[in-house]
Amino acid sequence: MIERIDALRTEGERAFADSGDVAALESARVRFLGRKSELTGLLRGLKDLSPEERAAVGAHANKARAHLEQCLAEAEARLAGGAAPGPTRDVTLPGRRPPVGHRHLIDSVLEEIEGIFAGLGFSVAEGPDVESDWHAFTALNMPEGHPARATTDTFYVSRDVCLRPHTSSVQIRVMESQPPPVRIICPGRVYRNEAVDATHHFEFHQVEGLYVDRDVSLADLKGILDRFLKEFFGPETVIRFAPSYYPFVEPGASVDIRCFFCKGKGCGVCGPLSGGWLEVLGAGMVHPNVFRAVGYDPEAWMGYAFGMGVERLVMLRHGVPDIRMFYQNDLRVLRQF
Ligand code: FA5
Repeated sequence: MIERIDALRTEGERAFADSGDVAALESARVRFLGRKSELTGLLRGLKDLSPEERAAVGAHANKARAHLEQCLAEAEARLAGGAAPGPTRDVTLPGRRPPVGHRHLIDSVLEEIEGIFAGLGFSVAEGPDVESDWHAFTALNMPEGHPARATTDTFYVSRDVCLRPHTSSVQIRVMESQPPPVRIICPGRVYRNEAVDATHHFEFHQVEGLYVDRDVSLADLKGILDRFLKEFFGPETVIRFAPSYYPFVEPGASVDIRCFFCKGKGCGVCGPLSGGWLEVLGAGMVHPNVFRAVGYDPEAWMGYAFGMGVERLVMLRHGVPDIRMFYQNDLRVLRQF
């Protein structure tokens, strides 16, 4: 009986594989798996065998049946897919071009910014995204309880460890690790506990700049930022310095660009109360307390620092009306750049 089951298994397998249409497959099914098929008859006859034989032959027959059901399913899938016997591929057709990806716009702009500052003598420094409270706040003249911490509230890993809310923390790390002079930029991702809207995200990018030397003035800061912004946006760019408060600089300024969308009238992007200006960076002269925190002598050294929001720069230059578009992974947006 075992031999007969094996023979039926082989014949059935071949019959299903050779079926070229649905009718042939149905007749093979009836012949090998139908109620009146030989295999079904064999299974019915098991009851006449001794218990030992019944177990051995029954297991063998059930395996063969399961195998043939699998072959039937494969043949059905093959016919449903329309694969007819015979050659089906036209090897003369042109090949399908695999889609090629490219870098994200924010990433390539970061590299471009690094290039502009490299030309102005700045080297690139990096620091961790997960930062100590000391580097993110305290050493930047914002001790615990300082009200300015609330304006850059972030996400905390523990009481003393947070996701950095700005790249200014890298200033501290660099000054702690080397004596002056310093001339660096620090590009990187930053995080804020922020209500998201067209110009605010909870995760975005900044580029920090720091220059420390014997004789550095506010005029040097204005000069370098004017140079950078005109190189980035073009020589016609209209820039405004307005007094602003950051605890780690004195004096401090915010640098605004005239909105490219409304040409200074005020719109949904720059905000109806902005007067048509969009803030793109903060800057100022390094506060003596910051120098003291890192062990630099504030009587001997002077410096300026700035921090710019990369997404805001890109939105203005490329006409992207909503910061969320950078992070929704909509290929219709990303493929444009
Ligand atoms: C700072 O983060 C300061 N650390 C910058 C600085 C460095 C000042 C050195 C002085 C000296 P501010 O919070 O203003 O400052 O952010 C800097 C820039 O980041 C803003 O001008 C803006 O362009 C961008 N920015 C701020 N918050 C967001 C946000 N939620 N989403 C997108 N961009 C933002």
